[in-house]
Amino acid sequence: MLNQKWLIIIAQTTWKTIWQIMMSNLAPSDNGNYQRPSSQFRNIIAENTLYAPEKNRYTIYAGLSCPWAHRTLIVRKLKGLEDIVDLVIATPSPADGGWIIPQGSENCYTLKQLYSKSDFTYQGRCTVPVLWDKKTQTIVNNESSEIIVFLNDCFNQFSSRPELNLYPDELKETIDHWNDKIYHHINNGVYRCGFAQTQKAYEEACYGLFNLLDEIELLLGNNQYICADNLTLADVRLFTTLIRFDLVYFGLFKCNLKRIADYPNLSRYLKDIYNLQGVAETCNFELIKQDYYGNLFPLNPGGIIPLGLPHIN
Ligand SMILES: N[C@@H](CCC(=O)N[C@@H](CS)C(=O)NCC(=O)O)C(=O)O
Repeated sequence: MLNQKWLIIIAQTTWKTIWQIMMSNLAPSDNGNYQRPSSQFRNIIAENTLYAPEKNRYTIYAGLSCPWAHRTLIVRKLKGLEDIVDLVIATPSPADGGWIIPQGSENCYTLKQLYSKSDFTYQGRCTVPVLWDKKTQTIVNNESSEIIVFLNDCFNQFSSRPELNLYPDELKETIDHWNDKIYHHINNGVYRCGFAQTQKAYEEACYGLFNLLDEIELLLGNNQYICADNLTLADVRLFTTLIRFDLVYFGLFKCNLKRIADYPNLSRYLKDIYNLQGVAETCNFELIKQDYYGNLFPLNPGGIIPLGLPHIN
């Protein structure tokens, strides 16, 4: 009996220590609060600059499970830029914890090689999405919130839907206001729940997340989208988190005070966006589950992937 008790204590202490080491690699934190590193490549696309808008000059590297990369896939579709901005899909490699480029592209087979090609001194995280310039062989930008603005604004002369403006001047202030809140409490908020390393950090993130979901639920009782009848970048940014919510964040990231399915207005909103032309093609539910549950080892050491799928159609 004593032996069994000691076995449990040793196993728990060992596992907790290993878990903490793995978590600090996966998710840098301050007092248990997850701190997302900031993106390092922040150039812009603009006429008469090094990175001028041109047809087939740029490539987006994205992963289908990643909510940040998903933003760029949706805006590329909605704006009709599939023949203008190229796309390469990367896949996660659980063995080395990075992204691989299965087709090889620019002679690179890993995202790390692509980052090094652009800047061989780069030491930061190699994240998707990446906006790559084939002409100068450099990364233009690796921050999704900025890449989607370029996709919205800069390629209209080539776009099949130039009239669609997801970031109109008269709504910019409102969109930015919502973007800030949604980023902190929802987009990054789910990660702050899932990657929290203390109970306090988790609870703060979780209450913040559900308070804002409750607020948006009320707003959507009157509005079709965040900014009344206009689909904007704020909706794209909210959508990519909501579509993963019941599927992975509810269980794996412990965001489980409610499901999105329990919110009637948010559920309606999610379906409306999902059913916009081209959006459903950017969503791969099986892959999202596989990548999150399969690759975030410290959160799911057994690697079991749950069966449920969202009811969205
Ligand atoms: N700030 C970035 C975040 C992108 C990001 O965190 N991507 C994740 C996938 S969901 C990634 O590639 N992580 C790899 C790593 O951190 O090593 C953005 O919004 O573009």
